[in-house]
Amino acid sequence: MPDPYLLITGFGPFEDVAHNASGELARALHGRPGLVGLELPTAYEGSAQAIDGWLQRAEHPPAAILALGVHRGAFFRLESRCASRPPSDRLDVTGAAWGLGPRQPGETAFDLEACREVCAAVSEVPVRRSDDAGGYVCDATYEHVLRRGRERGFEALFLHVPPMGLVPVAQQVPVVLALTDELWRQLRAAQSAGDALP
Ligand code: PCA
Repeated sequence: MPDPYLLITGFGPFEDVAHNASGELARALHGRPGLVGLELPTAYEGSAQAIDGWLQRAEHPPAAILALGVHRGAFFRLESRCASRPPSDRLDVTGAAWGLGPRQPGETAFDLEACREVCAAVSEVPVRRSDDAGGYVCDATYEHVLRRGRERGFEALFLHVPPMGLVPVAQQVPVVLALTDELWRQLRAAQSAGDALP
């Protein structure tokens, strides 16, 4: 495990998504300098357990978690916050409904407009900011990584990516890499200012 590193999570299949671009991206980026990839099951509890299991086994926590998930649109969506709506009634890949208890709203500390600009500069499709991560497993996972980050002192951000049928993974990789560069830049700037991110 590199020191320091960003943990990039993506999801496996769910519903009609047989090949999930987010899981493919986590795999494609795993092993690049300073990046560790982890694929999560598209399950409310299973996703949280996979993250916790990983954090327990890790020698040291990541500098930040960049969580990825696929959405339906032909654009990237940077999510500013979790839990801005009640849980979805959609079942997860295990057939389970939301059972995670009351929602705990949270917000990323990263500067999303700066992130949007660097991604847009290398993306062939639009890059937008969003205040609603959707209420399904991605939103639950965002809530979980923001909570663990607050507890253990790392930052977190969620990016919804387009389906690979609309934007091939090879075209998505440079956008996510530009985002990881920007996250490092912001983390270093905060560190040299002697601060947590604002
Ligand atoms: N997208 C879903 C869950 C897994 C994924 O890749 C979502 O947006 O919640």
